[in-house]
Amino acid sequence: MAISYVEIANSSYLDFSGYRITSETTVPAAYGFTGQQRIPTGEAFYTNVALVLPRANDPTDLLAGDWASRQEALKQLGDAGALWSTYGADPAQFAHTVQYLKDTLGLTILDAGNSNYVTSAESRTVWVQVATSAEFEKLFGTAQMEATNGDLSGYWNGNLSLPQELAVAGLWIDTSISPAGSNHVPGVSVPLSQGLQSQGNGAPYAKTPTIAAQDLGSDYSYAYPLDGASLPTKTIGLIEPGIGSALAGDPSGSDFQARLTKFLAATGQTGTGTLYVQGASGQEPTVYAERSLDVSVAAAVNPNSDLVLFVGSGVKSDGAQASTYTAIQSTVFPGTGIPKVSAWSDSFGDAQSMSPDSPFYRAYWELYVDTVLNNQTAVTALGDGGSSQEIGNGLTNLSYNETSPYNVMVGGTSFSTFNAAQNDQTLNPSLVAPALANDQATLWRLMAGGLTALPQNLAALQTFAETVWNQYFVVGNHITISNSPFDGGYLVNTTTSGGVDPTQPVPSYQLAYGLNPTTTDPTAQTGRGAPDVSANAGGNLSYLTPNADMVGTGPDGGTSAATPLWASLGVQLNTIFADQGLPNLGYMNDLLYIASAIAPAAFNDITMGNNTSSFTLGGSYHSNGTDLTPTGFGYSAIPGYDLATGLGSPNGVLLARALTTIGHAQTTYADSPDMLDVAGDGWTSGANQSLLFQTMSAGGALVGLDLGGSSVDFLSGASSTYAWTARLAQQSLQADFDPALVRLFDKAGQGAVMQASVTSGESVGVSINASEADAIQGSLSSPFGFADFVTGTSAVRVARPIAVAETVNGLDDQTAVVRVRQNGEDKLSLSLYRVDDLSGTIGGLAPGDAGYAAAAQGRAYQFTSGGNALVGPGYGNYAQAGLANVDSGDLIAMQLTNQTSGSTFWAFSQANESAGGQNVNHVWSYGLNTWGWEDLYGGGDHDYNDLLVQLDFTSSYGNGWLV
Ligand SMILES: [Ca+2]
Ligand SMILES: [Ca+2]
Ligand SMILES: [Ca+2]
Repeated sequence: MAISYVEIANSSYLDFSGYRITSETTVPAAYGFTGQQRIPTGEAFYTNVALVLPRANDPTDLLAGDWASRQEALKQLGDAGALWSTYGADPAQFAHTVQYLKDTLGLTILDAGNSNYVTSAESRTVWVQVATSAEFEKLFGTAQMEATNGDLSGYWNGNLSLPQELAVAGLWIDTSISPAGSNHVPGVSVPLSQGLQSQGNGAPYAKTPTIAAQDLGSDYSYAYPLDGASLPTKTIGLIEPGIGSALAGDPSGSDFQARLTKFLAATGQTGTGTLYVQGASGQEPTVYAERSLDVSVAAAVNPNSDLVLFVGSGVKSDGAQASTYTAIQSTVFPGTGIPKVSAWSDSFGDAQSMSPDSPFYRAYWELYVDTVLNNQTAVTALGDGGSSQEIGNGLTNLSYNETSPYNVMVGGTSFSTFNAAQNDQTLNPSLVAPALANDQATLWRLMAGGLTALPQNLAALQTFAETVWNQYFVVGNHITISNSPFDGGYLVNTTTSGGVDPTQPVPSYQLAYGLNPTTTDPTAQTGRGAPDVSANAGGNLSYLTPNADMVGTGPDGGTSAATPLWASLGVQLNTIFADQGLPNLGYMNDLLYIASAIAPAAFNDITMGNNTSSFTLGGSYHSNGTDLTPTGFGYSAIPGYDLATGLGSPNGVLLARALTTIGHAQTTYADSPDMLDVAGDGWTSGANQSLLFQTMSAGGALVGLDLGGSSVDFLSGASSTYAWTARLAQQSLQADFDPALVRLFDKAGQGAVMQASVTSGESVGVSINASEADAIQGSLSSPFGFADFVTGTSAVRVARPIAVAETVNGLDDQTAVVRVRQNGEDKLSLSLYRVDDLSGTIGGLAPGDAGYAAAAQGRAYQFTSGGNALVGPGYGNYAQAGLANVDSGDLIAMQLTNQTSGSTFWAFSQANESAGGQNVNHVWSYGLNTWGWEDLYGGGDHDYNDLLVQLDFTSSYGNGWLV
């Protein structure tokens, strides 16, 4: 019976391997050869092909839900044992596909019985071995080709077809290959400046320290108060395609764990983790520095985590080429005897660039959807090739096969200790000298990047400055590498990748954050921005790693190091989630963006450096033996999210506190009224409530409020240059933040703040200088009690002056952690009391009514240390306390007493004194359950940092690791 074939749209070899890389239209032209022929029919030529079937049901709704609803849906599926029967392939279709391939086409099915491939209805995948060109033609209805004067074999011309008996949604071929870039920007060329191409990577090689990964984790506040060595962290997966644990002279890798243990011991680390290998039969003896890096970082940070090395298809069986695709597939379907991994780290990647409407792209996309369904956190290195990703097409590029919205994409920074900064001509004297002289502008910028102390007070390995990882260095017309004895340049892994993936729309979490990532090259395409986050990759700080054979140690780095560091943080976060009774962390990208919006200090903001390396092939510059022409398109670090470093590097503890708070809000308090609700193009009040309206503007501003159709206008003076931000307020609420820095940034006045009551459903609109302001991130922050209405560089923060106690599992009688930092010179005392509603009333008494103070006294919470007053810790200092017997949903208001002046202030302006005919407001919201007080009668210097107060309702639960 003749087979009837159906052509598959967009399935040419260039759709498989060359999207946006080459503009050639034929394979010979794209791959640079002139002669081609059919692979002779009798010649064995193995091509291992994945036929990916459609899912039995569409997971779009599940994927579009928030984290808590995803976890609830996955729990229900898990409890019913129905995950893969729902989202795998239809079993009958799977069985028919296998039978047809085997019996009608005579192909060999590759499955656990004869290979390391994943073939199952659950994985929707049937791997088949196409052993000859005749079999290729039988499957795909087209000839399999090879170059006669090049080294490309196994390609095809035109589109593939498949027998109409087969219903296939996606295709993958187990190989990794791509064509050379062709020039997409003819005529574009830029000269390069001599020397270092970016800031903060220029300390001489001998002056850059090497750090054990657990100590870098400590710098990123993983280990204080968290400590991976004492946490029962879950299993971490590492993608090691074809490599596994095999060592030269030890193909089974039997000595690998002993060598790893020896390395850890040499860095003072021990733990209980065990090493597993998926696909060990396909691993090949090798020395591999990449693997040493991955394994040592994960094991050093979390020595109690089991590690699984994923070999994928391996490289031993016929035709198996260990494409990264196969290793990723094995993280979800690892086979028997391999533990499920909580998070996995991928520092590899396939070379293909697939057309977004091709079957190859769809196969890869669904692979990452499987990791979401399997409730794993996927963490992927963005790459080390700068903005070009080492592709000479003149444009900015990413590896589009790995930039799934379900991956946490990790970029690289260069972390400079103070000593390294002193030895780096791009940081010294420009930043070092003014920082030592207490220059506010310099310290302000460094604090946003994670500086926690005056430079002279920093420990040896603490951060001074963190910049984009970019080691490009130009001498004449040679592009090489800074601070290294090796050769480098645009074609060597020495600079973080970063940019925009235009093959997909902007992910929902980036849209909600207010981003519209756009390439800086002339195509100006929009799409998914990457990275999401970053961490040290090298430049001025290297990781201490085992050598490639796992014996001895040396320095190494790359986004390949930053990525297992982030995956390690992921499993720590997951452990904390479990300790607080929260579901599994799993796919967490949206949570990271919410955390950044509500708790900016959860990330150190990288604001210096660039990753520019776009180029075309041929020209007067050269790099590592290749002639090229720089085209000058790339991405710079800027304040806030940027396309070189994403949201920034982690402050592990502050991030964990933010994420757990979000977790509880979504799981237990989803019905709690948000401060504002979206209503058409605008917003309405989510409750009857009293709200603060805080002006943040570099100049004077006329603020117009539209509250339920009635307008209120007020004038604000300019905010001082160093008026406290939510970021600084939250940073200062860390015990180890330097009091000297706190005091140095005192007495900088905020803009005007006024307070008004709104009723549920009333419109809430803000204009600044007659321009309508937009609450860009309002949908993210409003559930947490605030929203910033922004226009241009000015903003008005609308915020609740009181906290809603969202406790673990809605439990009563919890202890809330109260953190305070004092930046006022008077003697202060704080009390917290329970109110009946979001307007602050108590038993019918409103703030300011006669008898309110006595009523508040009667509602005061006790501190666990006794009494109901927390005494300020003194000028510049930090303290924390436990607030006892907090019940779920409690509405908690504050009152401040200035004992020096004898004045008492409330968080509701109508209860306070008036000045100039207006009641004086004494509190300012600094984001997630964080407020600052102005402690002087009449409003003083309006700096609202005289006492900073943060309430944390969940961290004392369980082991209290985040207290
Ligand atoms: Ca930034
Ligand atoms: Ca003040
Ligand atoms: Ca102050």
